[in-house]
Amino acid sequence: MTRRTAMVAGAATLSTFSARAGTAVETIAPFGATPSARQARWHTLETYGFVHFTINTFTDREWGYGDESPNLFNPSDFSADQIASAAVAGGLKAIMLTAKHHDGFCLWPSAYTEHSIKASPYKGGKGDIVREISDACARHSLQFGLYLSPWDRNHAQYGTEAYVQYYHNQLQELTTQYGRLFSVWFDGANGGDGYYGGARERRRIDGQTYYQWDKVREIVRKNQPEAVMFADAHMDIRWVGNEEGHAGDPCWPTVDATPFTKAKGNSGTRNGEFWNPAETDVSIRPGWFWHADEKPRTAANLMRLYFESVGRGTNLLLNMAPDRRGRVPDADIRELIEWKALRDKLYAVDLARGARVKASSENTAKHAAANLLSTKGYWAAKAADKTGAWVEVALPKARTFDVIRLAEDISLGVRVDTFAVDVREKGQWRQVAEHRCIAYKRLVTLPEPVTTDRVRIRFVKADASPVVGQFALYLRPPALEAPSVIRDPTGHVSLKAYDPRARIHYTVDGAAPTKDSPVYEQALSLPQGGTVQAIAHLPSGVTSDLTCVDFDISPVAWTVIAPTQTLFSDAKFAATSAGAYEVMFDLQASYTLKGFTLTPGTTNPLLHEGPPAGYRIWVSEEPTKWGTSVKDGEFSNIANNRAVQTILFDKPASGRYVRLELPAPVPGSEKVAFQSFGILTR
Ligand code: FUL
Repeated sequence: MTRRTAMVAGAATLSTFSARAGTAVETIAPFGATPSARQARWHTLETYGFVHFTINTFTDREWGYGDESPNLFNPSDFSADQIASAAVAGGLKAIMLTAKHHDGFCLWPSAYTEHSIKASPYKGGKGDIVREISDACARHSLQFGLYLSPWDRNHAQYGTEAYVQYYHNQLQELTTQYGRLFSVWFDGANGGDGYYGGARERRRIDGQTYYQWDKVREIVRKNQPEAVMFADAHMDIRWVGNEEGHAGDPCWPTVDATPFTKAKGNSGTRNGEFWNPAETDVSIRPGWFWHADEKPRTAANLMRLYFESVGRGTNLLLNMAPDRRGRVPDADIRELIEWKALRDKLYAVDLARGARVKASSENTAKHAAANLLSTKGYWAAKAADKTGAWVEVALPKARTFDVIRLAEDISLGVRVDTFAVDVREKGQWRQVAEHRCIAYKRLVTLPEPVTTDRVRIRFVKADASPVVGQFALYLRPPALEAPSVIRDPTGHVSLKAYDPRARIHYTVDGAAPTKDSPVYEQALSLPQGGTVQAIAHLPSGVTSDLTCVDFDISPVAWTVIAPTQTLFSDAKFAATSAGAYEVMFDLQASYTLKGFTLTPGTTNPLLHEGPPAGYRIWVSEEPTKWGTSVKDGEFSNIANNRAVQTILFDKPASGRYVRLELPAPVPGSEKVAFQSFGILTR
């Protein structure tokens, strides 16, 4: 194939060039799945906010059991405008509110239950939080969406046909009474145990069929034709497979017809037959609901999550957790403002401005090479120019950048499979990045800035001729993330900076670290625990926020004395057969325990493993006499969230031996598995 090379400078010369060249107009056939109009609209939102606020805010829980009195819901200073302003401050484009979480309490005066705000002291039972947030969104030019938990641990008829009717009725209310919705969110969590009108039992349903998703779809499409639906059951948008804020690399917006798994949510399926893009949901705090003493993520951390979600073509759904006043805490707002400022600075200067573009081929005048730099149009290669196609961008002078933006015209499908970025240095091309998937948007980040006047994108593998635009170059403003601090089971603590150029300074004596504190070089041995404080520091003078982690006694000296059906391998505890799991530890010394921690880690779905749904724990001075258990309960949201579970005892318990019973894995798994167990003595 002969490829004609064209060098054009900006859109003004584009028509001249095309007229002169007299290029034949080739129509571009879409490749594979393409988005619906509502999905295409949804893509343009990019960042929006979740708001988790309900009875749990007042009970300090992540999942309410369903037996909570509506009396508990009584924010002292609720302000929908303050919440909407927080979203605006963070540059979020919409708010998604938990109208009803798993505990069944309704934030609006539903006609179908008394378990709602009607029975709360807030505004004397005349309040309607859904209305207030919806109105505030309109005032602040935000779009509005609703989360309605299918699982309802309060409802007596949960599990029967009558509950499904109730659920559909509530959906009807919410989709007709609160104006235009951009999204309706159906949480996939169906944990089992609940109050259920006093039955206090475990109820299992088949999440694929029980809620009658066809009927759900019909209600939403009829009442809110523009709204996307989020659900496991192949609706418009899919879950990204974790609650930590990371999309896969690649994260294809398409999926195949096989059942949803977390791995598939995270990566999508190349050439899958359905357009079903991922939404990356993550909370600004460790939990989804507000808990005293928890801190928000920092702006620098949010920036990394932004690149790992929006930068990989997904939308970022960032949760805010209003406190018991009914307001987003000031500390969280500070980070939101700073995060927005970082993005504004990032995008303030496009370093590719004024560049000239050359391409391996050009399809039509409408898709000339210069369109690569356009935020609306696209450059298109000729139909036969697929794998091997390239574009070259000549900058007016050498510029320094570490972010490269690209986008495909998704109305024509996901055409590019793999692409590489080269920069020219001293007359030689050097590859600085290679990735799979561009789709709606790709922000390629380089570990260190590069300085060059020529950038080339090579389409290493393309299944159809590339149609690409929005090429831009940016330099990230300084925002150094605080180091991560991790301890392994032998009591060794490792510190890691996210920027490879950074040095870490740390202390273990309680003093605040400075750039004169010891430099971290190797893992620290802290078998008896202690407080590690660390900062990252760049030669340019930029210093990160502080990381401060308290470690309790490490398990290095402990032994597992009574494993029943237990395997302890790959640093993981896992039952070998279905059902209950029990493990006994000898702590080798007597301690006064204030509680314990359990880290779920990653479990292997192929082995039918899942984290434990709940626990019962005993502490004793003798390994044969256990007496009554110290505490039992559930691990809320452990199926989706891999964060450490911290369980505090009602009163301290002393002993050398610990017996931990884990009666069952989360629904959908057969065997219990978890990564580690810890004790809290301080
Ligand atoms: C999960 C729920 O169980 C959490 O509580 C939270 O609402 C999160 C967004 O989805 O599945």
